[in-house]
Amino acid sequence: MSDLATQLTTLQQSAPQTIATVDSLEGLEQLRVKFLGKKGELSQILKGMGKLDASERPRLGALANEVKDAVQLAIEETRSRLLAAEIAAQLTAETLDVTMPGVYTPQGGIHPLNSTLDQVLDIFVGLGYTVARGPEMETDYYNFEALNTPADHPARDMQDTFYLSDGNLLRTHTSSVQIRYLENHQPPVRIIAPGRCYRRDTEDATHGAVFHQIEILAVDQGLTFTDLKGTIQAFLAQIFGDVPIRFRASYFPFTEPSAEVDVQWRGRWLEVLGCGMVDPNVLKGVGYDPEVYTGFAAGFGLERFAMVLHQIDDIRRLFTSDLRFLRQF
Ligand code: 2NL
Repeated sequence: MSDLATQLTTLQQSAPQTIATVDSLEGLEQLRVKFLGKKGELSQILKGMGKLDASERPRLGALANEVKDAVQLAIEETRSRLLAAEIAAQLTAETLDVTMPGVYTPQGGIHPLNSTLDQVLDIFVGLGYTVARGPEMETDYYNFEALNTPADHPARDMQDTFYLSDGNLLRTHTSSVQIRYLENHQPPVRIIAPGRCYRRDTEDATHGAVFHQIEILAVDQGLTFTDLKGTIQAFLAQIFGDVPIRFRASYFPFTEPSAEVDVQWRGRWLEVLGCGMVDPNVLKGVGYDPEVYTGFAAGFGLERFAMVLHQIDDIRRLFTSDLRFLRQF
């Protein structure tokens, strides 16, 4: 037997034994490189092939392939054994107790006032209105004077106001936001002004000192009471569905004529908003010619809408953050 053949046979016998004793995948990889790698033992032996007699090469080549297959088989067997052991070790280390309690993720919800506000804003934005906002602390001018409500006007007794020591006040409605908007824009105007308002009411189940008002205002050439009625009708139909509504004559200092609107809800007439054609004095005050422009406006309390829509009996439930109440929404 040639020297090469002896070397090959020795490798064939010793390599599988060495491989079988390895105890890690890293060690196995090192052995693979040692035996079968480019500069490994098998390659080193085969370098001697060139010196062989041509007649001997086929036999040696076949033997070399046999050795290579045997070493490879030994590597694969050991790899399977090590992988199985690794998985078994992992399974014992990472036992999962499915009876452990789960992780509680608190789920937030949308407050009924906010969901009602979103609903109303969506409707008016759909009708082409722009959302307008303004300060909660106001001057006497924007809250009263500009709204045709001078100091000696009886309407000032109708609502008691929170006055601040500097002569300013907490706005009693969001009309002030609309006056500011009218001063800074040209007609046509279509705005919706939602926001927090303040009144010195004695608080009870249906009145709070703080409440949220929404007012809408449209000013353009040729707007009539019919446009107001159609707008209110379209709005209330989207909120309350196909229910009867009625307009009753009323009075506000800033509109003429004025009306209050009722909807028939669960068998009873329910007052839901006030509205009217913008008083010419208000238009004049912001520099619009009332001979050219007319406008309509409406205002309502968000709390009242939320209470009617969600059958809430006491306004204070909306502000006391009782989770047993809030979780129902
Ligand atoms: C109600 C009634 C109303 C308005 C608000 C308004 C605003 C401007 C000009 C004219 Cl800038 N009017 N707003 C008009 C009619 C009624 O609110 O019962 N609110 C709770």
